[in-house]
Amino acid sequence: EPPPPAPDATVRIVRNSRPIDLETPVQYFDQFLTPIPAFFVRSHFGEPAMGLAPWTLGVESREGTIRRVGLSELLELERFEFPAVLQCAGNGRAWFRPRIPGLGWEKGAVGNASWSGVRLADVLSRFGGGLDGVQHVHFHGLDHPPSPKTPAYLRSVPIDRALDPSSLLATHMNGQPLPVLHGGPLRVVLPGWTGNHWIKWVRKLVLSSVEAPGFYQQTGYRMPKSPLTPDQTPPPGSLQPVTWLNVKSLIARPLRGSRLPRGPITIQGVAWTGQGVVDRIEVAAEGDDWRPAQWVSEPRAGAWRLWRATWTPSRPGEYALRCRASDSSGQTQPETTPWNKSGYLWNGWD
Ligand SMILES: Nc1nc2c(c(=O)[nH]1)N[C@H]1C(S)=C(S)[C@@H](COP(=O)(O)O)O[C@H]1N2
Ligand SMILES: [Mo]
Repeated sequence: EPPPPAPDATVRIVRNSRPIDLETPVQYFDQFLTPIPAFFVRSHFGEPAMGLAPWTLGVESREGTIRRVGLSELLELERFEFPAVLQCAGNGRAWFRPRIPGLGWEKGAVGNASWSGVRLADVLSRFGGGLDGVQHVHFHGLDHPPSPKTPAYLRSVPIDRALDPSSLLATHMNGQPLPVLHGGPLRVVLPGWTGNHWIKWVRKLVLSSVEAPGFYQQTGYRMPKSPLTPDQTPPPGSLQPVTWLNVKSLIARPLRGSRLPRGPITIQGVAWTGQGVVDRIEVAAEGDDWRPAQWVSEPRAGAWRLWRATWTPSRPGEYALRCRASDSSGQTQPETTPWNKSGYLWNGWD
């Protein structure tokens, strides 16, 4: 028998150990696909016990009848595969001032993987029993809260988003069967939308006329339309669900604190956005001297792009490197992101 694989948690930053929340160190962001052993992990209650029974997906129609679909039946549908960025809404929470309680993600609650599976649209039309009056699709995962007082992690998306051709139920990640930590055997993939919608261990889809009830849909993952200061209270009902990612970029190299030989230095990293594609990337090493960097991968909606720049310091010394991206809708990363109560969607210059 081969030896068991070495535990891989050491390559990631442990933000929480029970349930396990792991952050990717930035040096892994020099590759188009983030390797699974380095990919960030987030879950509210930890991974569920699976048992040995074959996985089934329940699809509950508007009339309330449940169709049980086996994985093999699901996989008779046409398969699709494409790369997409998965980012936690709270990535970068640690940078907000005043500080925000919650997981102190810095840079690496994000990754770009190749996802493959079947279209949610195909699953709903084949097994959903009709879409008349359906406004939202609820996703139930197999993970349960640790106590009856804790709300379940139940989320929903509007039907338009569920029917979008990019919305998948994925069984594979980077060409491998989806690991349990990432929601295997079946998870939601919603390119362009924050990670909280990418439900792992999907056991049931409910076709409904209303949003999912409960804390995680009705209270959590919401933001005011325009920023409020920490002392302002949002008017009731004014908070919007967090959905689309915003434009963002990170420097993968050189690492903070690096000592480098004199001469040309390569700066490299990644950039992405929610809607459209990133189309401009700039770096600054000295003051406000922003200079264009070069793309080293193609634009593709939902995925990130690698970039690179060469810079020769004018003198020996200490420098702060910065990068900022812009996207096809004309958005540019701000120097800092306006404060919001839960610390969502940080996209200040890296
Ligand atoms: N069932 C279930 N799905 C879930 C969660 C969860 O707690 N339970 N967490 C969500 C959040 S907040 C994020 S950011 C992503 C993280 O996916 P990953 O662990 O594959 O990186 O999973 C999402 N899907
Ligand atoms: Mo998240």
